[in-house]
Amino acid sequence: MSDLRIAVLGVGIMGADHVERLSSRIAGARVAVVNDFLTEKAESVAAGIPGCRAVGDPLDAIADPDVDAVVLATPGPTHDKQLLACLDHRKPVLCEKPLTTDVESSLEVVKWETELGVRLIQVGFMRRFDDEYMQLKALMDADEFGRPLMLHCVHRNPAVPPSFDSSMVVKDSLVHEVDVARFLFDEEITSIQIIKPATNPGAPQGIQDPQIAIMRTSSGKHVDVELFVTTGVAYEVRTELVGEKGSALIGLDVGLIRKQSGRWGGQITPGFRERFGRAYDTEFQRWVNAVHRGQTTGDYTDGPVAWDGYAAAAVCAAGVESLQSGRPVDVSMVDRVSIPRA
Ligand code: ISE
Repeated sequence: MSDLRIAVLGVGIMGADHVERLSSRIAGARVAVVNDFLTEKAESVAAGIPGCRAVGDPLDAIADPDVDAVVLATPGPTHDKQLLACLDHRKPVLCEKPLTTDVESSLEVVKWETELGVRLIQVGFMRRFDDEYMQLKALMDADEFGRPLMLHCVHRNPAVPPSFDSSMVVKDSLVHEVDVARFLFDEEITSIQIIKPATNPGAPQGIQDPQIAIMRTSSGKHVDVELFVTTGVAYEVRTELVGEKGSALIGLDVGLIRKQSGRWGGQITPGFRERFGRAYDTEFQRWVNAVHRGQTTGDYTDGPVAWDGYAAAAVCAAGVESLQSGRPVDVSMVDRVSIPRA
């Protein structure tokens, strides 16, 4: 089977990381085209990869007959147009979150794909491919903890870019916990409230940080999340599941512990690329395999699909509303529309 020719659109930090993993650790695919709004950046990335070209317009890259599949690592506001182009050209696409930046356009993408009847869009919620999350999910599916009741989550970043505002804490950071809760509980989130504790004096002015999110699922399960994105310490993501027959905690992030010269300790994880590096690799390898299989199955995904991107957008939109009002907000979603798994 010949290698998939991939176009990576957006070669900023995340996109460049994906180019590197596709070129060095992922079997069955190669980067054939790159694009970025910074033309020189795309050209310099292309120059480092044998057989790779820089293409100036992302829509031309998608339409290119010598491109088999697309990775979208472009800014969120450009996703809807690019996803619709992928659907038009029947190109499988792995889209970094968010699917799109608002609920309406996310739904439009979901509906369009459903009308086509081919599952082409996978959303980059990489935590579903992390060993610990996968292990927790497998134990839950094996009924090890009895009925799941609550999820307590901690999401701490050492710092965020200067462009970050309070709503991005919801749309950019909380969105992962939304997906984790939907993935682990296998049900939709129906309401959300954001509580605003006293802010961190070290946070950039005007940003509400930390935030506490309280969510409820369709069967009444509880999810709480501490979001604190300017800790100045390290990258910390922890999840504790409490069920009727026990609990489980993941994300302690305890690697090697060294004892020497009167000291005790280990290393801290600086950011999400380090914490979830292996998960990204697994996500990409499984996606590439699914795209190869898709020629016969008609399903080019193996992981979260467009509907998951829409559901996350709907919960985050309600979260941003609650951030403003301080009150619990019901999540407004249409009944599920999607293509059955192949
Ligand atoms: C960032 O965009 C991510 O996706 C990280 O996983 C998340 O932890 C961080 O808060 C976001 O800003």
